[in-house]
Amino acid sequence: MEVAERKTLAEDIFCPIDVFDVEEIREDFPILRKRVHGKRLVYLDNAATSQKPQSVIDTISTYYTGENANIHRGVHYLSQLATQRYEETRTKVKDFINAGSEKEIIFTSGTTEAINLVAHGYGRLNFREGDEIIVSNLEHHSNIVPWQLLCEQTGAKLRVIPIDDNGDIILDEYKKLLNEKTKLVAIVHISNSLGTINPVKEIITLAHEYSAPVLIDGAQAVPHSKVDVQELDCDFYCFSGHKMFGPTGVGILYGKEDLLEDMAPFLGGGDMIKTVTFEKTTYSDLPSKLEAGTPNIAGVIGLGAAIDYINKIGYNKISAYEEGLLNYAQKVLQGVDGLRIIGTAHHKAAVISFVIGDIHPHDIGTILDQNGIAIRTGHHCTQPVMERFNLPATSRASFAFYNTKEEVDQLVDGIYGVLRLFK
Ligand code: 7TS
Repeated sequence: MEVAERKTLAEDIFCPIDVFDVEEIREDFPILRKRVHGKRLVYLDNAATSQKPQSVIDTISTYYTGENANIHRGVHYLSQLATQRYEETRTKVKDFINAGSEKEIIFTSGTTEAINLVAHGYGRLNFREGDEIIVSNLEHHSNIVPWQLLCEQTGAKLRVIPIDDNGDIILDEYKKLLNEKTKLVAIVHISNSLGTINPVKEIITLAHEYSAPVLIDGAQAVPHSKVDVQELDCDFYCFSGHKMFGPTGVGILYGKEDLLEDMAPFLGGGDMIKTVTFEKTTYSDLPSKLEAGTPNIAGVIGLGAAIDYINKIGYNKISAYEEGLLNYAQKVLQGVDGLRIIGTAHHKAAVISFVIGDIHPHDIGTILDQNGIAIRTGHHCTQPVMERFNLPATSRASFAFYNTKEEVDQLVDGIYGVLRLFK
């Protein structure tokens, strides 16, 4: 195969991404100065996890250096300080997603735990044989497997909204799936493997016509765009700290207060009880009822710093910048001979999955890595998406607001390097 020279140059493409000084923003992320295999790191694996600004790293370090104590249980100074910092973050999260009250914010270890918490605490109480749970073909495994486990336990059935060749869910098919047996709709806000932005508001409105609550998996949405849970009117919303520039091991379950109130605790233990005797235990009020044991205190406080950081830049700028970068990246990648973008939804976030002829994505990823370029290859924990497109795997570049046009160019140069090797 003859390898063509790069056809598309950066200058050819109009791309309005000068909404902020990206070099100044990059200064906030120490890891971006790192060199990998002797090359400057080009980090394009943000959908897996994002990098952390210095302010988040410093907040965690300050906590362990001068504030560390267990929360909700000490009269001493440090315990009170740690409790205050932990609970301040709950208020920050509430304001961040515009929840109605702090009681609606449950700290978890991440999106996965948040979804499992709903499956156990809500689903096991409320689902019966013959009930139906609707998910979509776009879901991450963490929004499939917990429901399958629940179906095995309760006799409920999983129904799946199909997607079209662009990676958009087929709304008419969704409407056909909804009926009186629908007891929950659990759907991803933004697909991690294709970047599709789902019309969640419409999905929620339709589900509510059948009184079915809706859980939104927002793991990939919160890092990129403003989420307002009251405006969406979703019943549950789940996301992870580590994908939104915060630490690993912390996440959020938002739930409407009446639904959380009705939920059974998932984990039993310290901090979630009012009284314990061997005959009977009574539970704490929300949110403690659903937060047993010592939580990830440093992680929660670090998440608060990540929220401050996002607020400082502002979602308007983040979304506008990323849209420009996505536009640019899609155009230059489309210019690469033999490269096919998988996922061309009408509304897309800055995630690009692609395949190149029969070159295995793992080979692409390994060769790019030698150039310091980090992408993800594989099924991205969305095997049903791969099956839908009849592919075993894709290569995926996923962007954050600290990525640049120059990094997109380096990715394209790296891909031409792959093509030359395989010619
Ligand atoms: N939902 C979506 C849409 C995701 O993208 C992920 C992680 C999860 C749930 C699970 O999040 P966790 O923080 O609980 O692990 N997605 C990816 C990814 O795309 N590459 O690595 C992890």
